[in-house]
Amino acid sequence: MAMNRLTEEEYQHFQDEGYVLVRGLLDQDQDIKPVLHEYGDVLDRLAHELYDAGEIKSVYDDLGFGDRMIACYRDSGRVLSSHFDCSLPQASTKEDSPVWVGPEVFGALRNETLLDVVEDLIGPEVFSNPVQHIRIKPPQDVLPDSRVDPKTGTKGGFDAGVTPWHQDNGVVLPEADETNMLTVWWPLTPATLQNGCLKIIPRSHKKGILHHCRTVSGLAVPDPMLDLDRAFPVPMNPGDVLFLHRRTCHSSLPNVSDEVRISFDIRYNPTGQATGRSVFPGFVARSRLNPDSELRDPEAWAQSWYDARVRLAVENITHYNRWLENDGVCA
Ligand SMILES: O=C(O)CCC(=O)C(=O)O
Ligand SMILES: [Fe+2]
Repeated sequence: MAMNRLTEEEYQHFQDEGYVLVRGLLDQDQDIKPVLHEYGDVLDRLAHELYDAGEIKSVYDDLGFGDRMIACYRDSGRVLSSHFDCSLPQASTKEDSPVWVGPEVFGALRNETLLDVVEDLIGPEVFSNPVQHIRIKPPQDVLPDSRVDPKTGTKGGFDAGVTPWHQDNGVVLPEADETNMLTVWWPLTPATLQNGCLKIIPRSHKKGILHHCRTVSGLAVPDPMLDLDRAFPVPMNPGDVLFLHRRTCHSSLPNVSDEVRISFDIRYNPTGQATGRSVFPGFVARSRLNPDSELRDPEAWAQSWYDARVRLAVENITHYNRWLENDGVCA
């Protein structure tokens, strides 16, 4: 097989172990800085809004991105992630629910270097799956106490705190169970043991779909179903990229540092296969058969999310996964 970026060994490692970590794939100046700059502008506008609303004591424009974000969390006592995320909420969406779908985020989804590896792993017809997030994970001590998970004592929530063990296949609807969905996780700032890097369980992708339970921190596979002896943390630097099979179990550590951890997790699947979240919009990111079908217009992409937001504000869909509220297995 002809490869764009991966070696045969890396490709085989992904198949056998359920992940491949490519160090130094992305370039700080070309691929990362412009995105961080865009989020800096989002934070600047948010800080002014919060200040005008009397929720924070200063606009903190003398602080760098991370410290400014932390000051906004601390003063406001709110979780601010939805203002940055490139996805909509899974309930109570309103016509003006915050979402950030700026041109640099679109550029990140269309990053050619990433797509070359994605093509190696899932083939040349690449659809950008709408299950996508930027996670700006603050130190857990600035998260509200309402985020404490009584079972673990840590502050959880997919959007800002500890992420419990899960498979991404478990988080989408069953229509995508046979979709070759690939998760691409990459940090924009160092992801360390202290600030809440990812943990993975190699080879867990070979065991089918595991049962997930609804917890206050999000969907979680119960510990007894996991090979926790094999689990290991994956500290990463900006530029490193982790590619995960849709059934590879992963979680993240609490952020016990004094800095924010910023990462993208984005997904791709072969065009035409179910995304598992069809109420959100995806797009053709690469097509060797029909290059004209690629979406290259950042404004059209943003508009597709705004249109979805209007639809969801009316329809209020709440069925985003298969797991039940009062599930006997989870009691
Ligand atoms: O970044 C995290 O803390 C969790 C990420 C995750 O679950 C994912 O990328 O699918
Ligand atoms: Fe995940």
